[in-house]
Amino acid sequence: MKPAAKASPVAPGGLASHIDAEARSWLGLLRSVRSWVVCPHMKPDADTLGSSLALAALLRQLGNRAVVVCTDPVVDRFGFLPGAHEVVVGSLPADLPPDTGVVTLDAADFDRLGALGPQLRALHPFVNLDHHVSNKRFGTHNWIDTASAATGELVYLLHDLFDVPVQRDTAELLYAALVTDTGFFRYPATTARTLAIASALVATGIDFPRVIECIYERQAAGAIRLAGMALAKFHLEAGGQVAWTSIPLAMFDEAGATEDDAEGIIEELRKIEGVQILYILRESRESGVRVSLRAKHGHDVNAIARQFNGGGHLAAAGCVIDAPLAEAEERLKAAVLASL
Ligand SMILES: [Mn+2]
Repeated sequence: MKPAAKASPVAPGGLASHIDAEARSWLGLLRSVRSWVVCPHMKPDADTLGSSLALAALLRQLGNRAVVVCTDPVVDRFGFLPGAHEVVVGSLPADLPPDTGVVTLDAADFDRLGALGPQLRALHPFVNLDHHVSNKRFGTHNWIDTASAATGELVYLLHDLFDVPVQRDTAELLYAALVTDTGFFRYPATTARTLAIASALVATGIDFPRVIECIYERQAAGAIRLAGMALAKFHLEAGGQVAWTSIPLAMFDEAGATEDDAEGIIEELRKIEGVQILYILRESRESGVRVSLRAKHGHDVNAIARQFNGGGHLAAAGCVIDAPLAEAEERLKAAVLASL
């Protein structure tokens, strides 16, 4: 292992100085409570998984016990993340010590913890670390930093706070969290701090092209076929300010794709000149119609998602509409056009 990098060279006083005073007053809990369950949100993405696995490693470096428990299994494309095979799926381990606390990462509301939620309620303290503007502050202790492009940024700052060097495996986890939530440092949520953290992560000697290849260049043929079919039928509204498409269940079958394969298709619509708001709807076998929305140039899709009991960030949000696909398309289109 190469020597670990310390805090970014561009942040005099240390990046931990970015932690707000209220959170700083209680974050010492992470050191003093000796046993933790670390919990990513359901259907875990690279930010929630990377930040959870990295936090578990940090807690162990502090001499504590930590286990990562998630409602849903880790999908194959994130199986390369260091420690991914250690994630306990579906229920809490039976042998947790008394006085075990819980930290949730990247979960904007309690329901995002999935079926595991009720079991977690028995643990104390309940720490909620997140960067979503829609976060419901459901923990006993909440650190919601909406200036962070990814929850992974918060976990990096914690290393600085506790003066713990960032190990190479941790750097890979946090790099995966940062690149996915920022779309390779393209989205407006990306800040100088995000890039300073990325720089420090790269300085640990991680093979970052491999991280990117593992996440983005190992798709099944069916996923590419699905993207082709969904993009071939996209719609433009409001003189080209809005672009959208939808994926009925039958399209997954025809493409030979899984529901997870729909991830990322929305980003193609971003490339259309003049588009301000873009979204994709997909029928789900589990529940209703799943919607992902993105905004450019300061438009607010969090406000739109909230009208359907969803949420997220100003520029990226989601919701589930419990209606047939055609009806969901009409209701969403009306809400999007009204927001312009
Ligand atoms: Mn995130």
